[in-house]
Amino acid sequence: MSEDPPKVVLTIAGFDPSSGAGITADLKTIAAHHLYGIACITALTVQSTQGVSRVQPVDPKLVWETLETLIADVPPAAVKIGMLGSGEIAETVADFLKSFRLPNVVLDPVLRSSSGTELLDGTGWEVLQRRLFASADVITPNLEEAGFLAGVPVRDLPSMREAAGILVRGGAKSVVITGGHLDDATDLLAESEPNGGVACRTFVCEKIATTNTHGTGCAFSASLACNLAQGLPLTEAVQASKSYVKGALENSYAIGKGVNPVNHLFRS
Ligand code: PXL
Repeated sequence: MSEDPPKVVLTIAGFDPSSGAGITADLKTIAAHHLYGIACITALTVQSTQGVSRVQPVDPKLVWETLETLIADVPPAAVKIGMLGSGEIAETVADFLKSFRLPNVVLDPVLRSSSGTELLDGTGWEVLQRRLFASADVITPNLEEAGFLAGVPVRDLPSMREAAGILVRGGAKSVVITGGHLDDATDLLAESEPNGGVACRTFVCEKIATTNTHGTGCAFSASLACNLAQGLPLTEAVQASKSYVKGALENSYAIGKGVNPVNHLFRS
């Protein structure tokens, strides 16, 4: 038996049966960081690399019981929250975070699949903004999600700064807007300062020429939870997670006929 068990990372997310995104992708990412993943499913989806055809949120009571049962047994060093599916589940997860006060909470505000299917209902949006943003240590919207949540179009660095400022002033402790869709794949980290200001930093990386991009957002947020669990400060954790996603894109392969997944396990 190994003397030193690995740190534990909890993912709370939806199930993508093609394993490019969602809970199974998160577990692969956590394993690739040599940590131990535990998981709570919020919703089932029917999908392949060709898109999402159905979303079925699970019973919120099942979510609560799963989280309570896990937490009574295993203390996680970080939590990644992804697709929530419904307002009721979002409330349940917010209640859970309030009751148990866990460290290194990374919230990926998943609103829609890349093919355009809604992955969170309107009530869920409201709970996300009213309760979950403030409970998370960092939120990781992509350009589209940042735009929806901040209420401004986000398509370049100045508008990323503007949106991040709105989200931080709206209660988020820190925000990473992932700019994988920009020509130079720049990410922006914005953190609230004690004087009420917002400190911003950018992370630039060469854009990887591939269309195998399914699951980049999930891989980034799960990797960030892992890097924070390992004790990296936020700025270094963001940099390390960006490098991880770059490697997962560079080493991706086409398993299906649609938007293919990143290779989560490329360095294992
Ligand atoms: O990439 C967003 C996302 C997150 N979680 C699940 C998904 C998707 C996109 O399809 O299916 C379960």
